[in-house]
Amino acid sequence: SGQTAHLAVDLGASSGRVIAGVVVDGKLTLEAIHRFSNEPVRVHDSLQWDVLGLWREIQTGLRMASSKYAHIGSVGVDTWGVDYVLIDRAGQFAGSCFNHRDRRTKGMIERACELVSRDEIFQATGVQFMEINTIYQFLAAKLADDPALGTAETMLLIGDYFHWLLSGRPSNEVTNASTTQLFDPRAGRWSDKLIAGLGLPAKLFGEVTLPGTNLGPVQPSVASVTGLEGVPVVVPATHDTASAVLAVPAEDFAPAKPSWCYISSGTWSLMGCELPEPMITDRCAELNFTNESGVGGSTRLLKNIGGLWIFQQIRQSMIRRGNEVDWNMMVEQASEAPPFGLLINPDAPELVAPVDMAEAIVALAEKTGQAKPASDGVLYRAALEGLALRYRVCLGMLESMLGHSIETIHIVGGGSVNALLCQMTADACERTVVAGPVEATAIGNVLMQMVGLGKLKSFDEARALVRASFEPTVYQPQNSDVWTEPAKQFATL
Ligand code: ADP
Ligand code: LRH
Repeated sequence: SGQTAHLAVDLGASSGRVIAGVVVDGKLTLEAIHRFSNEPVRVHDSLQWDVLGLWREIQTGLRMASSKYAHIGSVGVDTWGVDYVLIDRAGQFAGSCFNHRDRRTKGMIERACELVSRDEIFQATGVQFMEINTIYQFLAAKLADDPALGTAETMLLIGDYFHWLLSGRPSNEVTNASTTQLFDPRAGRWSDKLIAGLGLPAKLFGEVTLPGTNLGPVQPSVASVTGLEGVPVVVPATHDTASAVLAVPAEDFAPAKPSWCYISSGTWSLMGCELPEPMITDRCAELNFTNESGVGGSTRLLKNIGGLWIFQQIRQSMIRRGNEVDWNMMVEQASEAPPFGLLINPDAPELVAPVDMAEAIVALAEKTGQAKPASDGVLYRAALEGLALRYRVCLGMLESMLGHSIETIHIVGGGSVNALLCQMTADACERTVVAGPVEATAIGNVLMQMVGLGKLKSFDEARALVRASFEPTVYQPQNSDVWTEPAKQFATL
């Protein structure tokens, strides 16, 4: 077609896609060019990512896009947070690309706090304490005397890595840098204090770049494979959550007193508010919320919740047993199962990376004195109810930090098309849920490229385009009372 397409490469922690975004008659239309899975890989006792496999899929998708669209305006990549590659002086990998669920980070929060106090880590970064964070991955490498730390010249978070492969230029984009817990969001730079305090090589952490930065054209070796000669690589918010939140169809951008919150619902659920600046307070530390950097200097005050990972991994358990199940079947069976047959906390450490999720849940049921799930439907339902119950807790925490109540919950991402989960969320939280767009992350990626290129003038304009282009589905709370008792039990898990 004669229209200009902007290509979003969007890599979540379970799947990736290359999506083309085109504005036609004042509306943004999306075309999914190529989808592929992104599964953690078990290597000996470790859990890693197949980054080169992803790179092959990205190039395949870009080639398909360039054969479909005559005019490609730009390309940009967003990915899941916290994970990284180390590159040596020859431009090769120094060490493996670990998955954040890899168990080498066990106990590393405590070890880090022996080197720099917990309070200092929080004050410097405003980031929630989670073992998956980059800081603990680095500390594990350091304490294991990993030779990679000696040979590495550069650390690239996953989005930065693919931008480097695409353009030949290394960068450290700020939104993903802010997920590491090594970045100071108030100063807008890496925390020298933490890097020195943990004894990490300072040279690994390059100067940060802002979303919208044009890294220049796709490098020749990639252009010849993909057909993207001369196409600029424009860095979006490389953190998928930052991209997703940009595409929330809200009326305002980074309000001081937000009346809405979001749940970016995919492998992880990220629930929180968009604020004009970080809220690094004692209350925030106590509730273990995070302050991640967003576009335009905004902050995402949020909590990481162990999202649809459990639902996804139950599906893997079924597949392992020879039962092919798809999302629709699982949701249907969950909706037919009796309510509250089993309560599970999606953030239980036992569920972070079990070899078999269904078995791990059965073991957890036993441990918490509950009956074994009577059917697969009970298992599926428990994964969804557990999320809704966690959202309810999280909403209360958010409101207590903000000092006012939230009226609307925007759900974006893959979970926004799960009508059962959306209704459960509305019921458990007693709030209106506005669901969609499902591809918010790719949309936010495209929007930021357009802002960077000056095709959109502001984030308000970007959001207005989302509202004009995608019709959300609204869920009103219907049956909230039945959640009171389970919520009490949930609190004791
Ligand atoms: P990520 O970006 O972390 O890879 P996504 O935002 O792509 O995650 O969301 C993936 C999840 O979305 C799946 O685990 C699944 O639970 C849910 N999902 C996707 N499509 C559907 C569907 N048609 N019905 C119900 N759930 C769906
Ligand atoms: C969501 C996400 C989240 C991170 C996790 C590793 O996809 O980026 O914000 O904490 O992946």
